[in-house]
Amino acid sequence: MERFLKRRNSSPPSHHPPAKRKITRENMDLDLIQLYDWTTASRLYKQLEKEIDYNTPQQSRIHVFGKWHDIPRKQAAYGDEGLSYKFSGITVYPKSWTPVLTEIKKKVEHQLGINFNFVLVNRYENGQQHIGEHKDDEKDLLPDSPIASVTFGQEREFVFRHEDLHFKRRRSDEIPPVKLMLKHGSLLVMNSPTNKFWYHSLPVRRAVTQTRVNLTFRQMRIAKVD
Ligand SMILES: O=C(O)CCC(=O)C(=O)O
Repeated sequence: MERFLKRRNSSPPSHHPPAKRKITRENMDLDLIQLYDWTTASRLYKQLEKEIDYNTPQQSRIHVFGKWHDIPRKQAAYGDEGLSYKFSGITVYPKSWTPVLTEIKKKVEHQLGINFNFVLVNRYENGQQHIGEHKDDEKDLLPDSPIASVTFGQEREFVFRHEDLHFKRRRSDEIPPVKLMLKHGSLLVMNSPTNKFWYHSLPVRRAVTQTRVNLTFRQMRIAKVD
């Protein structure tokens, strides 16, 4: 991590509103915002590396088509008390918010004008670690709520592919993939209906040697207590 942080740690904190780019395609609505300057992002990244208590590989295993699989990255979930989240055949019970997660959550909430009650933290040690193509369309998510994804550390390419391409109903010249470089301190907002129609992934990049930490803030349904 130190090698990564030394690359550009001299930029002063910026007081300008963050640069924002809107990306739209068929049933896709994304906002890409440079939420933090390099210095602030590096401070938060160091703090995340100290504070986040990742699940063991055993605790992070997923259940797909009757088989248990280790995931090729580290994962942790944090959120409001009493929430749970089901995905890939497992139920996740989040830990309580830490100071650095609360700080980032407040910044994202202020930027977007909405509140989040859950965050999934994914840590990719290097370019071998990745996340396969999937949609975040779990039933526990509040319908049509945005997902706010904040990246720290190594920038990596993030790829969206329409479900028609995924299922080979259309070709890539008809509905091209959308590839975005997610930078240190960036915020990618996946607005509805993106997650109903588009799969996303963080593919393997063998040349990448540095670590990336990603936080996806979500709005979960509050379970009813009878
Ligand atoms: O690491 C990322 O950028 C995204 C992680 C992701 O796809 C997810 O949490 O669903």
